[in-house]
Amino acid sequence: MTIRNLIIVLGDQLSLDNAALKSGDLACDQILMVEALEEATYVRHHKKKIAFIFSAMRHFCEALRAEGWKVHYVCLDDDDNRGSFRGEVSRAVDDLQPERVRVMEAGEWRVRTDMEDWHKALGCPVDILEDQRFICSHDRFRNWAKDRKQFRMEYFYREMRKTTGLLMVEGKPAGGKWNYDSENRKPADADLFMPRPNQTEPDQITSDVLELVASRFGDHFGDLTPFWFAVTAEEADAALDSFIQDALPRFGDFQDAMLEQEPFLYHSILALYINVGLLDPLKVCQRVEAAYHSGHAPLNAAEGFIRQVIGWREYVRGIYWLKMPEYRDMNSLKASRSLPEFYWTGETDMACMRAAIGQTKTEAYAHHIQRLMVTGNFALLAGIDPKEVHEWYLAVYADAFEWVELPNTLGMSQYADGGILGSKPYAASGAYINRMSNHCEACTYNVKTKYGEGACPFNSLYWDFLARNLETLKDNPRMRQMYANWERMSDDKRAAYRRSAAEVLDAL
Ligand code: FAD
Ligand code: DLZ
Repeated sequence: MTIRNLIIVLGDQLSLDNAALKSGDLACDQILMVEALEEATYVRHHKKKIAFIFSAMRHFCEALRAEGWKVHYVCLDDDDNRGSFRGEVSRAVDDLQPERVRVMEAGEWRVRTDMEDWHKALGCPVDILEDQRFICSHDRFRNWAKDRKQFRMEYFYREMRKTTGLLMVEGKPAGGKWNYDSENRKPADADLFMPRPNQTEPDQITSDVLELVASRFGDHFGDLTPFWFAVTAEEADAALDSFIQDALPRFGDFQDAMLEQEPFLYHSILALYINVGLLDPLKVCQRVEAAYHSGHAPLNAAEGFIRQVIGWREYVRGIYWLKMPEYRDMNSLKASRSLPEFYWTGETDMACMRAAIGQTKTEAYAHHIQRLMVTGNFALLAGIDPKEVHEWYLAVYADAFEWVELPNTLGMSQYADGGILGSKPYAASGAYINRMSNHCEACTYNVKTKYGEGACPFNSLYWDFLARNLETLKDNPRMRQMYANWERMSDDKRAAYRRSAAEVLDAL
């Protein structure tokens, strides 16, 4: 029988709401899913991330077959696997001779642009459908951006609130304010009853994948086991339930906190599931909103969470598609130092960096403030080449896909886009880390020592960063206070900071 559409499902499109599947017909269409070496190695992804995606793909294939779909699933080790999307789609088209190929647009520019050319190599039409898992379409974001001199997430977010109706009461924001961020900056105390993310036992499919990843990607960064990620929509739903039940009520208060030995605090660990399609972002937010309405979670928690998802997540995607491909090459601060080796080993005397990198290695996870204010802040202050920083973040986190990772890294964290995404660099000295965490208590360095022997490296690097980038940053209104403080310092003190920073940088 002639196949009408060969529907391609990528590893981050694992949802029955996938536009290509929704428009398909199981009587005359067939599906292709491919474990592709190129996807696992274009950056050397964390072992856990590869295992998560392969296992979720294999489980999704089973779910599709259970629905009655005919799925051609190409395993990594299958004979003749050509190792790339293009190679495998072309092999399948030669073998199956479908009338057309149909695929939902890829999330990453690299794959999306390749897809646009597929029809030439395949000799059959390729329909690329818009990804409807986002609230804001490409057109809508372009329209929102078109007449603005400056983009700011907050205004975009308010539009998303109005569009979705989330936390809206008769057209006004619940509680009278759009944003409760000022209530979300409390340091946390060690708590015996700290929630733990829901853990899923590996089944046979996952165990097979773990063996495969151990043998094929054993030299990639990170620990493969223990592996506890959800790999099906049902398991991801259980993780969502457990987050709402146990952690959401305190998510807001402690959103910016960090604690030694507490990798997860009150965070959701849901980004990986949302990003591959196991959870729907809007439905997740509706569940969080319901927890607020039922009195289970306070407004600052529900609003804080919803802002991250319908605000930041949609906003960074919009910026990515608006500015690619130029975006990935931006380097407004001309940072050029190589990424220090300890980003791969965690072997450093800085307790905060050791904790953030250590848990990245074991869990393929660090929460937002660790990414932004510890590892990101250090790279920013030390002037690390933003491309190397970007490739590190893209490789090491289970939730990392370029459309969301790149704007967060290059824009929000490294200010390499010169202020397209955010209004100022997230640069901070050791005092910030000390205020928001207990890492400094366990640190070899002294956060109170400003420069010289035993001083916290973040202190001298912070002032050195300001001094180095004076010409580029001094007219930024949000940096005025910091530069006023720098100008007020004696020449001797400024020289001492810079000498100390030079020693830190030389030792990297
Ligand atoms: P929670 O803290 O529980 O937040 C709830 C949800 O909000 C997340 O699951 C996520 O879907 C969304 N969210 C929160 N902050 C952001 C944000 N800034 N941008 C987009 N979505 C957000 N997020 C990714 O999903 N993938 C990435 O590759 C990624 N790389 C990052 C790199 C850097 C340098 C920085 C500073 C941030 C990055 N983020 C990334 C954003 C954020 O750190 C993660 O979404 C979050 O830490 C994931 O953990 P969680 O699910 O526990 O989130
Ligand atoms: C990240 C990833 C990995 C590691 N492996 C695969 C794979 O083997 N097959 C697949 O379909 N997708 C994989 N992915 C996700 C893709 O990289 C992602 O779909 C593209 O980057 C497009 O967004």
